[in-house]
Amino acid sequence: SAVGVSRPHESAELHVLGQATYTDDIPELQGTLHAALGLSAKAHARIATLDLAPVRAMPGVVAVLTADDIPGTNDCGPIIHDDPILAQGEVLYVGQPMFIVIADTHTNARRAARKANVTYEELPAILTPQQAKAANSYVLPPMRLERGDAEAAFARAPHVARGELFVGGQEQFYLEGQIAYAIPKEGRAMLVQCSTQHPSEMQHVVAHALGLNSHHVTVECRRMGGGFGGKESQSALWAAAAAIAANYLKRPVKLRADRDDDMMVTGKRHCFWYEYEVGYDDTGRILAARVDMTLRAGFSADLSGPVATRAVCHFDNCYYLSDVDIRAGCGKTNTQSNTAFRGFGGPQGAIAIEYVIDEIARNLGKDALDVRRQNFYGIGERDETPYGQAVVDNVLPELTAQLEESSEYRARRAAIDRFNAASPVLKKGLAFTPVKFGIAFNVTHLNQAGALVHVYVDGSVLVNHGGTEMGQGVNTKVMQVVAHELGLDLRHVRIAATDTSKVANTSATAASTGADLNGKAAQDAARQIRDRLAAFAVTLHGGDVADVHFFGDAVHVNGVSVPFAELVQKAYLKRVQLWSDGFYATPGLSWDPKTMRGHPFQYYAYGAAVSEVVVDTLTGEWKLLRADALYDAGRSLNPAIDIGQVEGAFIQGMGWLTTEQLWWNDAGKLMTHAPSTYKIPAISDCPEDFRVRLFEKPNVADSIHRSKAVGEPPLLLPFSVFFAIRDAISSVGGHRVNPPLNAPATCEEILRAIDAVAAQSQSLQETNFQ
Ligand code: MTE
Ligand code: LUZ
Ligand code: MOS
Repeated sequence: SAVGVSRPHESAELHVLGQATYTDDIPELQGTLHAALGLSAKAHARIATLDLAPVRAMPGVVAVLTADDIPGTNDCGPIIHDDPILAQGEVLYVGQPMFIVIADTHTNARRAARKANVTYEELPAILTPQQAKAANSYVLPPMRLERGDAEAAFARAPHVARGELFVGGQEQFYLEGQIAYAIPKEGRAMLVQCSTQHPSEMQHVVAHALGLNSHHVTVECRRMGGGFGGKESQSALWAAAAAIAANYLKRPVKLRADRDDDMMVTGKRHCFWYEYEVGYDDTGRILAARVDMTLRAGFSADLSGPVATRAVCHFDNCYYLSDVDIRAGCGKTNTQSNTAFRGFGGPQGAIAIEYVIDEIARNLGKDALDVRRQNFYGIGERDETPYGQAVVDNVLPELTAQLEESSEYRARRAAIDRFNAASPVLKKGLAFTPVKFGIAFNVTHLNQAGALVHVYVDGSVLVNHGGTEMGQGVNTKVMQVVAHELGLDLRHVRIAATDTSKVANTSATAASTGADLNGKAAQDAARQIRDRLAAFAVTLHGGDVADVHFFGDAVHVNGVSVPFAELVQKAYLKRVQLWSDGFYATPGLSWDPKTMRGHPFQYYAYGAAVSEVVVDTLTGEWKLLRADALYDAGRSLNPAIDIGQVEGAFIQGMGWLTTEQLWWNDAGKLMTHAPSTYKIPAISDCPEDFRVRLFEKPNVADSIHRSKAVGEPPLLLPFSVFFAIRDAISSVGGHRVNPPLNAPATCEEILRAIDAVAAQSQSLQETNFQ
């Protein structure tokens, strides 16, 4: 069978040989010009004068365009249309594009872009979520999900933990930066080749910007060098700007962002500021919870609404919360417009409850794993999420038991206590954290996909589907699905570049649903072809259609085996249709944004991880010594790819919570806009002992071959790294004090927390002596 087995990524060989084509590798057409963007230097200001003459005077410059030169709508925002392509009159963040320079070379365009004479009338800027909340400044009305009676439940609760937490944002840091290559076609039509997770949205935005219909615009993407959510909506600015320039000059125009511009211009993962209050009993069971999350949305809405919604719907993580009051506000700030990033608000929602559970365990002197288990879904009738979806597929009791044993959690806990007792400077820490993640777009209508499968007369198969390849392996998985339906070896199936002229009205490849949706759509198409071929085979050889089988590159009918290619050839001569479209819409979904209730997810994916760290309490430096992760991939379509996804997500999530720090100065300028100052994990940060396994159990939902999505949920597994660091810090105070640790837990933040713990335990001791 082609499914359920480890197969190399379909482009692995091309990747390794350096032959995989990314947008910048496409041979340039004669006459191609290069664009760059002129960026705002102020966080919030009226543009008093914009003198572009010095830009036009620079070598190689062909044209300079402003908002006035946009023939259609000056907007590239998804959902809410509050995202100008080019600022007009007012700038809302440092880095906002104001004009496009087109020159003969990339370097000339970039040099010229810096030469504008701009005078600004500065306006007050809001930079942080705290400031946004204080100023009641939001991009969308704040949302609230209530269940039960939190007020009454707090009154009954014997203990209450309350506090604040800040969790920073994260740059997507795709290795291939944002890029678009726009090529004018006859009759004002436009072809845009770009690096995007969402070709249909790019088509839509480009059509609007140029004042064209969608049928005039074709968008193609062979692959991305990573997207991680950063190319779900925010590839639009680059596609639109390149297309505007190409349309204006009637020449091909390429716009490639260098790393600094990419980081200055585009949005990132939202940082969150939480104010929380949780009531619990002596056993550690949560009785009441209140949280107010304020996101740094940035200057526009972008996808902040659905991100905040996912945060609200993941505050429960794996735990039944009977009486809750969950609020989220998308703070409007004069910074980049934050957007999708792997997990899409889910990690930010879930880490808050994990932070509190960690404190509850410490307050009660219990092991945090025991407190977590106390609160799992599925104990008695406790199986309904605060938003009303029943948790019917909870595998956590079994999964966590398996990991507890394989990781030797209890024995290592005891060993670490012994180590710490004898080690005054180096302190070890350990944490076990579980994950539950809802699979489906929480915007219901996005859960649809299409595919087009062609069987050519020689028996080879070409598949178009609406998903985009960003390294995650969706093309490999869809290939496997189609090969399986037609009984073919993988070498007979090829996946074409994603192209809006082949499959229309697609959703972003996002929400981890790429293989779920496009796999089902491609299966639907392949099954129609298979059914036609089976019926045709019966006309040749007799027997029953239901008994025709496709395997081993052959069709088996009524005791005869016909090579697939031979049957196809015969079918063609008898005028049997050898290609088909396919469609899939995830069944059973609903969501009411007003009441924040419904059934937003098709199923849940689960996982758990155990991390062990050692922290140098004099410097704040630390190392991940060992990580064990167990991920619920259902019946995995391709275990090798899924394990790669878990490993990658784990390290990426670890970077978010530890070393990756976004820092804006007081004037609102992002100062960490290159790898010199923004530290993503390196290979040396990966644990030497890294044990990633899949928990192989078929999905109870009717997903593609009963597999489960894998793209985003494992990003929550390195919560265990963060809480292991917190555990090591708390050992400084004999585990009596909760370290006030914000994320990212940089060395400085760790030292700050150690100082706070040392000071507090000192005063505890003094109180005890009195
Ligand atoms: N893996 C790689 N190598 N590169 C990426 O950009 N993006 C992640 C995840 N894994 C990403 C990745 C994100 S944010 C999502 S939503 C999913 O892949 C999207 O692909 P899928 O739905 O096909 O899993
Ligand atoms: N919802 C979601 C979305 O859960 N994940 C996404 O990536 C997304 N993108 C756009 C709109 N809703
Ligand atoms: Mo992923 S954040 O849904 O692109």
